Amino acid sequence: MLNEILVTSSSMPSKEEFFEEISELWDTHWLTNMGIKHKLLQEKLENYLEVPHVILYTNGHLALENAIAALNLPKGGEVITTPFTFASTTHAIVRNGLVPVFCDINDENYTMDVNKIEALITDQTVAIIPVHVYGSICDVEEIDRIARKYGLKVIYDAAHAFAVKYKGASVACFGDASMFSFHATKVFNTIEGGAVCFKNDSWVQLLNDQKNFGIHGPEEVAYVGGNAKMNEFQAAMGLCNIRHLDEEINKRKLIVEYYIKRLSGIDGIKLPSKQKDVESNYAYFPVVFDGYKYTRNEVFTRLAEKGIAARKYFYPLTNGFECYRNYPTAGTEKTPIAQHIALRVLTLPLYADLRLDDVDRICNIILE
Ligand code: T4K
Repeated sequence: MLNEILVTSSSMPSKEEFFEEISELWDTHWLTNMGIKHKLLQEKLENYLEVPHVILYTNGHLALENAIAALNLPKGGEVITTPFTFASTTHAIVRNGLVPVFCDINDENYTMDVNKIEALITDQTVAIIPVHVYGSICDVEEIDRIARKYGLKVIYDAAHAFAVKYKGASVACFGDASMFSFHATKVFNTIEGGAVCFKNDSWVQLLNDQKNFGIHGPEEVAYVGGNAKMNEFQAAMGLCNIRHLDEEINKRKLIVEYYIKRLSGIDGIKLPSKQKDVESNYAYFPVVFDGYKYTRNEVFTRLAEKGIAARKYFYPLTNGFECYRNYPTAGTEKTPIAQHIALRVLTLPLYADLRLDDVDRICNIILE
């Protein structure tokens, strides 16, 4: 039986490196609530991402929910977003009492089609929450222009975009804030984890308090906060993984280049294209089967039969979820390009230690 290949495999430091990193926790017994590892990781990430402020969270979803809450938008306000994303993005909007208005995507890099945003803006629109997808980024300049013109807030779901650069600048610099996910499946992981990055100094206290029950001081609770703190073991994993990140991204790049070499020039197979001025992190490798001799679902099944678990990220679209059935703004027919791609896309296995002979195996099954 050949080895099973999953869509990804978490990047991990050596056991020795991690044990060394966590060993002092046995001296301090300080395990959570913004300890030394938390502080160190925060500083490292502010440096790495070239942003003034990074607030760490126990996961990316709560980071996004908290960032949206910090905007203090009127309940029932409309937020223009994309349905071509993980459940988290839309849920974070709705759990803040806001209404998601779904904008279609472009069929080049599958981010929000910026030419369709303005037609969706109404008197109720309060914000735009776009998603950088797979390591490609949104048209940040055009989104910025629209947001300024209409006075809208922008929070990027940058769960897939850690370490990505645009025109040499960190992707964390765009919009009012960006959320990163540090889940085990991401390019950079803290087991579970996430962050919100931003420039506005006045948000620091608010976001820090909000993730710790709204506690502002020993005897003062200023906000109706929750608990979304990153713990010391998560932060320690981050401190280890950040040391190896650039090397891991380089390894991913080589794998992606090999996939492209093996699969390019084939009728009906659409590969991710390089974005101008963008340094990708090679987070995912999406392939769209459109008019190929096998459908996406057939390729998915053929791979699965041979022990290879590709994934249909993102299918179904979030505007087709059962829980949004009664929302007047929902319905996949309103975003035909997103629906077209969601029915045809497959993300192939990709992680730093994926072997090139395994890539060959995957490509041979697709092509045979
Ligand atoms: N926004 C966007 C655009 C996102 O993609 C996500 C998360 C979020 C927001 C929210 O961020 P977080 O709150 O998660 O930080 C996975 C991840 O759980 C999720 O983080 C990710 N997006 C989503 C795209 O993928 P599943 O349900 O597909 O994960 P699962 O458990 O099936 O794992 C996929 C594969 O990863 C496994 O087959 C093997 C590998 N794996 C998995 C785990 C759990 C590992 O190698 N190690 C592991 O520990 O959602």
